[in-house]
Amino acid sequence: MVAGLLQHKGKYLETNDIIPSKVYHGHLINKGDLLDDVLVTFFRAPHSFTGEDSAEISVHGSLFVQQKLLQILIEQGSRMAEAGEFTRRAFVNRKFDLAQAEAIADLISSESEAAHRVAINQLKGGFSKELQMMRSKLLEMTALMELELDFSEEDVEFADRSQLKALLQETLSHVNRLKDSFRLGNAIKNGIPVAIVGKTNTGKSTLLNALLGEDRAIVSDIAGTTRDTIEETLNVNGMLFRFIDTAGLRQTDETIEKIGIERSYKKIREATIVIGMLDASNNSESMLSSANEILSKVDLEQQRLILCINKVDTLPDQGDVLSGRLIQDLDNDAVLVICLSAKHKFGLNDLYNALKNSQPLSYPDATLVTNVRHYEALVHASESLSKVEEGLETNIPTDLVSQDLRQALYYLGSITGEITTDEVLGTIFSRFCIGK
Ligand SMILES: Nc1nc2c(ncn2[C@@H]2O[C@H](COP(=O)(O)OP(=O)(O)OP(=O)(O)O)[C@@H](O)[C@H]2O)c(=O)[nH]1
Ligand SMILES: [Mg+2]
Repeated sequence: MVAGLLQHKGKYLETNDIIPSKVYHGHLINKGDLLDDVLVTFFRAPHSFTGEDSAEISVHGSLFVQQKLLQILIEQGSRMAEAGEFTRRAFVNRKFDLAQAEAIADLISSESEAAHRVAINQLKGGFSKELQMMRSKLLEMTALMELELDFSEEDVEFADRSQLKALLQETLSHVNRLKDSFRLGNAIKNGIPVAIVGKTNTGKSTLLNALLGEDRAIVSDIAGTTRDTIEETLNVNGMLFRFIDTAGLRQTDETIEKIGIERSYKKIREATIVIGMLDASNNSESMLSSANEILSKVDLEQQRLILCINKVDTLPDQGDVLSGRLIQDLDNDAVLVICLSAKHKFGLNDLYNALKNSQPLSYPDATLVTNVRHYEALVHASESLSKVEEGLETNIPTDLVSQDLRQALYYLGSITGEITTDEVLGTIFSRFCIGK
């Protein structure tokens, strides 16, 4: 169809003469009229993105030309692609698996170097290879067990139980590692959540504004100014952080403020990094008790805590003394303490460095799970494998154990799309934009 519209070197192209993957320069003619000077590339199956015969036309940037071209093509029997249709076709034609197709969507929406790196790794198939490896190990185990089942009358044990257990443990810990990487993977994709918490009027909203370089949150000297949480992402040296300003913590009977404070606690639990704001103008006992209150809400095994002594401009040259005393009183190596003035924007570099050092990139080269669908499948696979492990320990009949093994295989296979339904595919690809 496209060949019939293109005049190359003064002649219409014949379909049979077309050389694939070559760029043709020519005139796009519609009913005798020249529409535009264009570049056209023809792709022959399977050497195209979708794996099918296809053509790409590059026109000049005019919206009119683009609309007109679409109209001409539709008149000739084409239709507009659905959202994600190109990628879906490529998946169906086995150009890549489902996890890789989803990585394309992630790549398109990546907002930081780290998110881009994770998407590229998934696109290259690192994650898929790991899953395939695990699946083939489990398939081997299932085969062994089912063989045993076939001969169950004769009371033979083919599968070496200790070998099975070792194989299982290896796979289970691999699945669990991938599952646990989701917290970090998700943080990289959507921004590492950093909750800014502390008593009212300590300067949390001022800090958010200083970090963003704009007046995003309302600042005032009235305690309890911020009622709801405010979230904004910011790219700091290639890492995406999601800063969350929260309602100040204090005792209150006011209903709305109470709800806000509940939310603050929730944000602390969900955060990867917690910035605890303290006010330098408070006395050191009150600062220590605020610090301890925040510390009691943070799980230092999973989260990092940076305590910021704010408003040090009100006590010039006292910063080092204040932070030294607090570090000594807290006596906790895992907590970082820095001094700053959010209002006058000094000490922010120390905060950036603390954030950089607190980001939990403990295994940057290993596969990170970033997709909630994959995470769910891994959680289920892990549950099924734990049941298998239990079954082997307690000598549950082989047929029941192998059923759980099949479940685990099913969940792992659903990630790469080896096992999938039209409904699942529909949901995944509808998230793509048109033309991808
Ligand atoms: N001197 C000085 N004042 C500051 C500093 N940071 C914040 N303030 C002032 O402290 C007051 C409270 O600031 P906010 O940013 O609204 O404090 P908050 O912690 O968000 O307060 P709530 O939302 O009520 O919990 C405002 O008057 C700010 O101007 C600072 O570094 N130095
Ligand atoms: Mg505030």
